[in-house]
Amino acid sequence: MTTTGGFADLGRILVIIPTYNEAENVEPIVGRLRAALPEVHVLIADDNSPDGTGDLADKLAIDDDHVHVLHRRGKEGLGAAYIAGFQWGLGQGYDVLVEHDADGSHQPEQLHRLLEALRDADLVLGSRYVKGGSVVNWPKSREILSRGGNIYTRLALGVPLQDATGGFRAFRRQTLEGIGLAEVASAGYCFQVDLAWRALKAGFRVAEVPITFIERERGQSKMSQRIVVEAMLLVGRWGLAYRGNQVRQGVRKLTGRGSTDRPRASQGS
Ligand SMILES: Nc1nc2c(ncn2[C@@H]2O[C@H](COP(=O)(O)OP(=O)(O)OP(=O)(O)O)[C@@H](O)[C@H]2O)c(=O)[nH]1
Ligand SMILES: [Mg+2]
Repeated sequence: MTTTGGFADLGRILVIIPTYNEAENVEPIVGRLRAALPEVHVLIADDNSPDGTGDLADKLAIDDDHVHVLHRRGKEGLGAAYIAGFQWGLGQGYDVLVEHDADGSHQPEQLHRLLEALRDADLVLGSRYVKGGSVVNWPKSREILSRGGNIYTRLALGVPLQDATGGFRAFRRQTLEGIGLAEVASAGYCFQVDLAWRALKAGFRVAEVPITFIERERGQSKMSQRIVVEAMLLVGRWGLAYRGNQVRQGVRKLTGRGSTDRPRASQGS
């Protein structure tokens, strides 16, 4: 479905697609995005993929002035590619920056849902686990891992989010500018959690809208169970550090040793 009417009121929109070995996927996904929302610009952030994804992206950019390519040295992970893409987009003056996978898991035809919600929010998460959201083609074990990770994240950090680990999101530029991008934990799976948590702690409005997540049909996944376990350990540490900080502040208040510390002070530690 294409939308009419557009999102000119939101300003200039950049959809960032990090790629590593997505030669089969890059052209179809860019085509779908451009068809679904002709006004959006697309940035492919490629980590020097050995399968030639970067060259294919260059060809797309030659044919379409709404397509841009950021060539990076080598594989540094999805978080690092997004941070570089955000910085590029902020530098170019975009007002809305969107995260979008190349592998077909996110539906360009649903991007309008995120943008509509962004009118009343500072960060919108495409959510598999709110009413109306769904996951297609996942083995039960993978879904349990993902749902479990989200329950754990909610408990560990005390955040009211149903899907803090997803990667289909829309940010206002002010949100990215206000959360300390340079300090975001860019390695691994906790990147998405860190971004959402920072936005909440900084007082930004975070909304969730339902999406249909479809597991990739082509190309290779870069996910492993080890990545998830590492991420969950880190999220647990953040939660403990944050709560420890809150308790210390409470004790200071009770003992009259006033403090001006705000919750944001423990960001990312
Ligand atoms: N630039 C860049 N992109 C990456 C890197 N790792 C993954 N990506 C891209 O990030 C997106 C998501 O990667 P996936 O391998 O699908 O990881 P995932 O979606 O967490 O895992 P699956 O559910 O198994 O597909 C895809 O577009 C990948 O090509 C990386 O190191 N650098
Ligand atoms: Mg994927």
